[in-house]
Amino acid sequence: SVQFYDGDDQLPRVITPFPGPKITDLEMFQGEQKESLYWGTYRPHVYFGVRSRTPESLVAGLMWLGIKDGRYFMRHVCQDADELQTYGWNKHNGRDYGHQVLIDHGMTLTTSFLKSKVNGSGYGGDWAVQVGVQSEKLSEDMPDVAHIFFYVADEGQNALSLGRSVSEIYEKSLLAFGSRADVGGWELHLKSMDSFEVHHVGLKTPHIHNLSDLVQGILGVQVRNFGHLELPDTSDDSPNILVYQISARTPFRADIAFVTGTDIDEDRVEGRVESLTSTSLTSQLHKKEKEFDDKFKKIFNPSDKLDSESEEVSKAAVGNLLGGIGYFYGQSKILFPQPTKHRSDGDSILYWPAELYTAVPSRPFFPRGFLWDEGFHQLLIWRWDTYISMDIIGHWLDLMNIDGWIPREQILGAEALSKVPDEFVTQRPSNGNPPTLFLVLQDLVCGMKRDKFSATESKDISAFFERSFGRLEAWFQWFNTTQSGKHTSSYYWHGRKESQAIFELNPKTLSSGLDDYPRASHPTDEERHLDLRCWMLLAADCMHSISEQLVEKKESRKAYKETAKLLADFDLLNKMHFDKDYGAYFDYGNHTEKVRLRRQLVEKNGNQPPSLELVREVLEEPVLRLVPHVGYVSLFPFISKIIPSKSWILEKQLDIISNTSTLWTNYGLRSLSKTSSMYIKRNTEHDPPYWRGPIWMNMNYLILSSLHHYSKEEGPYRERAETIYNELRGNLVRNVMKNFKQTGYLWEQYDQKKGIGKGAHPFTGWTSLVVLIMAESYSEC
Ligand code: 6A9
Repeated sequence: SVQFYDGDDQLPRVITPFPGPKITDLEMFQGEQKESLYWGTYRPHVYFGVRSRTPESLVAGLMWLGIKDGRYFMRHVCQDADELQTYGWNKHNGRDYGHQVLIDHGMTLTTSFLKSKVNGSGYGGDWAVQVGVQSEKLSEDMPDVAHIFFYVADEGQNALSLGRSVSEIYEKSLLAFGSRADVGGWELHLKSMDSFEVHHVGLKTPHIHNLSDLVQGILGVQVRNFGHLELPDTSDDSPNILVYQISARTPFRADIAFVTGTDIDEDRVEGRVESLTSTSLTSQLHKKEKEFDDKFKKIFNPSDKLDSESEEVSKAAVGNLLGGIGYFYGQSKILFPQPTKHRSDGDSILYWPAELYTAVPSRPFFPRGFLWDEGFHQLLIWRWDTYISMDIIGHWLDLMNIDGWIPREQILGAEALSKVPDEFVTQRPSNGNPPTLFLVLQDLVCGMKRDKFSATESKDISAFFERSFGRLEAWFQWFNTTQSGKHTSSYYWHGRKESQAIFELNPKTLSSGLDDYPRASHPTDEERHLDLRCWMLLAADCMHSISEQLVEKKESRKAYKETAKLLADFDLLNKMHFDKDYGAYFDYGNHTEKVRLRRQLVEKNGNQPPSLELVREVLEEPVLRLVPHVGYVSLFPFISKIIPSKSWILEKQLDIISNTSTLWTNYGLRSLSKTSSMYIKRNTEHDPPYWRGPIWMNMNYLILSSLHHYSKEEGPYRERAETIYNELRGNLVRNVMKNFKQTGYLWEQYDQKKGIGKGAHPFTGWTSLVVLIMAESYSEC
């Protein structure tokens, strides 16, 4: 039962949790699993940050002074404007080890993270980070001394204690200590073989998310008043944030160790600090690195065919995906226009306080959870660590409300909110997002059938399905009812009409995940969206497979089987979505091709003067018809493998894929055909083309997966599928590699003309699927 509101009246449905046991409460996620995942680099939005998987954690992090054009800049939160040449976890196992390299103009920093649970440590064990700093003298006036800042902060605003005196820091290496209910007494130590200076400041403030500004301000005052770049060695009363400035001549190395349970077993503390610093830390890091390399080879390079460069990029992709996993806690804002007694904020209402353990698409740009991105992330993660994957999926499904809805974008907590402009925060309960988690669940079922898992794993996966089944059914039903179309077995993404249609060339479909991918020009309830239909097939098929694994789900098993059969019916599909003349599959809806944006005077509300703006002109009455845009959406039946391998329609799909005037480029498949009327068109003045040309890895992965499938199926087009498969795979891999080499990053999308990386970077969300493409690892079914 949830009680966050006064009074005893009922919660509005939209913020009522799904009534059923939580998946994350399952036995397999408790005990050792929970404890082993307690501390981690779960703050992906900062260059280096540690926290625990609990709402009000003790958090730690790193800042440093970067130098550009002779000026200092504080580095802390990952941001594009810092112009780092590269950064990201090159290796990370998602549990107790990671290695990151950051190049900031003339400075190279490394952060190596290690956890250890030994006799005497408190809950969750101890951890350490080794920070290395090197600098290259880019100019004469570049100082030899570098400044890094390490902080600890208590989100619960409990007071922290400083090492009792400066000499204590130097003699006993003790920076700070405190005590918490979760881990008991704790101590933070700093050791270095190099000579260094330490200064500190203690702050009391609830605002942890703008810490870099605070520290930068303090340093500015110090420089103005005393002419030196040193923290003042002062502290507010009962500070909840302690910041330590470590200054040293480069190159230097600092080992920072965090040990817990210190109140219980004081005698062993020194030994534990010893083992988590200096040569002992270095050798443990080496050992963990070797384990990572071996595991990587086993899972993503089993036949040893990667050259050393591809292997390095592959590891950086997997490393930063795993190292970018975050833990968030807070309340989503949900659109709720009705007046309510419950806590609301204008047109919105708050979801229940919830935690989310999830990977993120991009640490600097989108350091938070996105529902359909997560399914793609988990395609990699389950292969690496099935339990981390189930834990993450469990957290997502636990966010479901009583209607079976899961908010698409998760902006939880002040730190996450600080990254998102207001107009993007509110989530709409009418909007879905592709149920890609079924891609992973399908892999898990098929993996079980093929004995891919150990007996314990299989038992746990079964328990996971057992516990999830009710939620998955509700999720399926949410789509099947709220997103259904006028005709049986037709579906469309609801919520398009709410957009400001008159200013858009084509009203966006954000819920599909494909944002501005063109659909019917005039949204109506007559629409049929092909991609959603195929997602429903995946969902029904997967529900059927899962129910086969569960003994007593006989009744629903039959129903899902029938739904899947209907959605996979080739004739029915063709009747509803196939255009014989094009040989292509399309959406259906109220549509005209004759639209354009023209500059017009637009009257404004209030006393603002009218302004010139681009407004949509419709030059022809729309009619109900197939919507003739060839692109990713057209390939969904191919992706779903519905097309029989002997059908001429398969040949047509291969034509569309391999034709350079439609989708083929030397860098991967374009999102939209060159022949489409919307190809690389802006949607509004401020909205450049996004899914109207550029190459996206998630879709290319799914298409490649099908090509791989058809290259193994008997039929007249088998060899052609194989050729195209090999070429497409080569193009994708080559281009990602080339961009990585040139820019140091994986990118959100790649330009269709020159293959250049575009948008958010580093983007080790679904672009990391290139790892599976290199390994030729596709659906397990
Ligand atoms: C806007 C601006 C700092 C857009 O990868 C996440 C999503 C995908 O799910 C979706 O399919 N990306 C794709 O079309 C990025 C979405 C960013 C929305 C937030 C706020 C903040 O800028």
